[in-house]
This record gives sequence, structure tokens and C-alpha cells, in this order.
Amino acid sequence: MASFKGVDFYNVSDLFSEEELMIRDTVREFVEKEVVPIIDAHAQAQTFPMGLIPKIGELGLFGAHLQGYGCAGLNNVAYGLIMQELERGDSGLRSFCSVQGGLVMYPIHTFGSDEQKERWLPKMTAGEAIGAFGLTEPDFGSNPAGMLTKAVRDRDDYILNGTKMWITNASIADVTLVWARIDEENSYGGFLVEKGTKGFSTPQMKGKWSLRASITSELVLEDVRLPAGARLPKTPGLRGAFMCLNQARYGIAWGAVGAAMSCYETAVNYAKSRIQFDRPIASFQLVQRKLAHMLIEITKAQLVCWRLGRLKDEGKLRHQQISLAKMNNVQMALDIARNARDLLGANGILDEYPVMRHMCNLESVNTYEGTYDMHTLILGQDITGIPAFT
Ligand code: TGC
Ligand code: FAD
Repeated sequence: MASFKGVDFYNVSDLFSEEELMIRDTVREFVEKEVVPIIDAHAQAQTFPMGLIPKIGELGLFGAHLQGYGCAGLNNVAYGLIMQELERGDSGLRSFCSVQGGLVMYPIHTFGSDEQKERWLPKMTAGEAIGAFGLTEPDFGSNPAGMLTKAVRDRDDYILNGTKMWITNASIADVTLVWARIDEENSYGGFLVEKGTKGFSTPQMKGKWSLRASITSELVLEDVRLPAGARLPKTPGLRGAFMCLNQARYGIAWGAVGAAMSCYETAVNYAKSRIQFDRPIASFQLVQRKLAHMLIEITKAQLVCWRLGRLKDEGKLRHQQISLAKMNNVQMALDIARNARDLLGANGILDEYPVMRHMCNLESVNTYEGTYDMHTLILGQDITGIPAFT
């Protein structure tokens, strides 16, 4: 059993089944043994811990909420707990799994042909193939509908041109799901572009202070010729891309709780042992207030996740409910990471503690998969019936 006990002030564990708890504890132990000891070195070196991929595959964590093709077929609460535990290790690791399972395996599973499913899903489940998801462009982030990347039909083929930016995993991916405008249909489509395809390159983006243990790349498509069979045939236009985002946003809502738990635990332990003015800093009221605030916010976020997961399992989840959880939980985790960093004083900036890494990571998590403000507007539209995006 992992030494990390988790944060559970309201006995939220009682709300989970034995199987869900067993999965959570398995991933918790994996993260404690295999991720925590190596992740800082990877963040410092700006590398992804590639050696973890086959192990995650063996554990059955890739696309664990999908059925068939070797996928674990778990419920959404178990899937959420996996994301929570992975992000307790590092947001980059959860990101890797979100992209693989939620943004590539899910659309292949949901919108793909039998051939596409057979070709990619078993390998991706095992971690033998890596996926990436290309939606964002240099000039179109929050508003992907404006994308310039185009797919033009040429007899039995499509020809793709365009540029994508900020694409997780792309430089190491075997297959990238590229979203493109299809003018002749007045719609959008998703295309599976394989590594090595002529005209397709994936230069890695450098210089990030955030998600350093995660690979982020551009996509450059110059007259990339793809057979019609590379298109996901059942994609309902841009709504298909948004359906993928729902999967990843759901995982992020849970993952943020993991990062927050890591920062909170670190802060509590540090505050109890750090002596100033002849007393542990944990004895000062201002410090206790910060710790109490962290605990309250984590507890609320845990309950949001639990309810979100049960709604998803019951098939009743609306995407606006995911928006509430994503924006709330990431903001909560960012706030806790910043407070924990403060509580650790100068030590808070060292890689001996995970808080600065989490804090920097969460800045990206706050931005990707829809910024805090975009989710505010999604909720605003849901409340009022009036879209305020433009
Ligand atoms: P809009 O006109 O509102 O909608 C078009 C169609 O899509 C439907 N829809 C959704 N369906 C399911 N789930 C959702 N979340 C949906 N959101 C919208 C909508 O009902 C409509 O359907 P239909 O049948 O009527 O056509 O579209 P819009 O272009 O005005 O966009 C609205 C907006 C701003 C909410 C959307 O553009 C948005 O979500 N922007 C944020 C962009 C974003 O989140 N990008 C993420 C890129 S991927 C990434 O960041 C990966 S990070 C790596 C990791 O996850 O770890
Ligand atoms: P912009 O859209 O330019 O937004 C800038 C600011 O303006 C934000 O504060 C935003 O909230 C605000 N804003 C924009 N529109 C409005 C409005 N209507 N009203 C009020 N405020 C507004 N994308 C992918 O497709 N695949 C990936 O794998 C992927 N991975 C990523 C990994 C990392 C590390 C990062 C940082 C990003 C990744 N992204 C990925 C991109 C991510 O989804 C976008 O960065 C995000 O959607 C925001 O787009 P933008 O950066 O262009 O910001």
C-alpha cells in the first residue's frame, strides 16, 4: 500500500465501490513508486518519462473507460480516480493519458471505422502506439471554429494544409488526429495522420516553464495527401471535436484534485516541522487558516467529481456540468498550489518539493481544454440562454 494516504476529510471513499477503491490504490502505489522518484528530473530536463508508457499500458490505464479492443471497460468514476492519482504525480502524466484515452482513443472508438478501431485501439491500449490531438492553431485557440487548416477532396484522397500549435505528444506520436475545415461540406472533419506521412512534420516547442515533463509540438501540414479511409467517418462536424474535449475536461476535473492533494499534504507536513519564532509555523493562526481553506476547497472539489462521475455513468451528464467542474477544480488546485508554495517559504521554489512544479503545471491546465473564462461563458450561456462569446 502506498505511503500516501490521500486527503479524505468527509470520508468520500465511502462513496466509492470496492473495485473503484482498488483501482485508485493500485494507481496511487504506481505513482508513488514509479513516478514520484523520477518526475522532477524529467521536468528539469524537459523530457517525458517514456519508460512509464508500457507500464501504464500493462496496468490498463489507457482508454480505461472504453469497452472492447483490449480496453479495461471501467466505469467513469474509476476512470476519474485514475486521473486523480496520475495528476498527483504530475499534470504532464495525466495529460499524456488524457490525450491518449480521451482525445484519440475515444474519437476512434466513437467515430471511427472498424478498420481504424482494429488498427489503433489495441496498440494504443497497450501503450505500443501514442496518439496526439490537433485542434488549436496559432490564431485560433478559444475559438477553434475559425481554424484555417483545410482538407480538400481529390478523388479518393484528401489533401490537408495548415498549421497547429500547442499539441501535446505530437513529436512522439504514431498517430495524430488532425481537425480540418472541409469547405465543400461547410463542415469540419477529423483525420488520422500517421507519423512519417509526406508533408507532415511536428517540431517540438521549447521554453515552457509549465508542463515541462510533457512534450508539446507544432503540427505543420504541407500538401499532406491522405486516403479517404484516414477520415473518421462518423464525426458530427465540430461537435465531434467538442465531444472529445468533454472526455479530457472530465479527466482534468478529477486530476486537479490529485495535484491539490499533493500540495496540501506537502504544506501540512512542512508546516508541522518548520520552526520559526520557536514554534512550528503550523501553530500560527494565519497558517492554520490557509490549511483549513485548502482542506475545504479539496473536499468540495472531491464531491463535485464524485457527482460528476455518477452522472456520467448514468448517462445524464451535460457538458456544461463538466465545464463547472473543470474551471472550479483547476482554479482551486492553482490557488492551493500557490498557497502551499507560499507556506514553504524559500523551500517552496525547490524541486525537493512538488509544489512549484504543480503550480507551474496548473497554469497550463487552467488554459488548455478551455480557459477559465471560456467555461464561465459556457455556464453564462447555460444560465441565460444568451451566448456571450462574440
Ligand atoms: P457552438 O456553436 O457553441 O457549438 C457547435 C456545436 O457543438 C455543440 N457543442 C458541444 N457538444 C458537446 N460537448 C460540448 N462541450 C459542446 N460544445 C458545443 C453545440 O451544441 C453545437 O452543436 P450543433 O449540433 O448545434 O452543431 O460552437 P462555437 O464554435 O461557438 O464554440 C463554442 C465554445 C467557445 C464553447 C468552444 O469553441 C470551446 O469550447 N472553446 C474552447 C476551446 C478548447 O477547449 N480547446 C481545447 C483544445 S484541446 C486541448 O487543449 C488539449 S490539452 C491536453 C490535455 O487534455 O491534457
Ligand atoms: P486565446 O484563445 O488567445 O485566449 C487568450 C485569453 O483571452 C484567455 O484568457 C481567454 O480566456 C481570453 N478570451 C478568448 N476569447 C474570449 C472571449 N470570447 N471572452 C472573454 N475572454 C476571452 N490544443 C490542442 O488542440 N491539443 C493539445 O494537445 C493541446 N495541448 C496543450 C498543451 C499545453 C501545455 C498548452 C498550454 C496548451 C495546449 N493546447 C492544446 C492549446 C489550448 O487548448 C489553448 O491554449 C487554449 O484553448 C486557449 O487558446 P489560446 O492559447 O490561443 O488563448
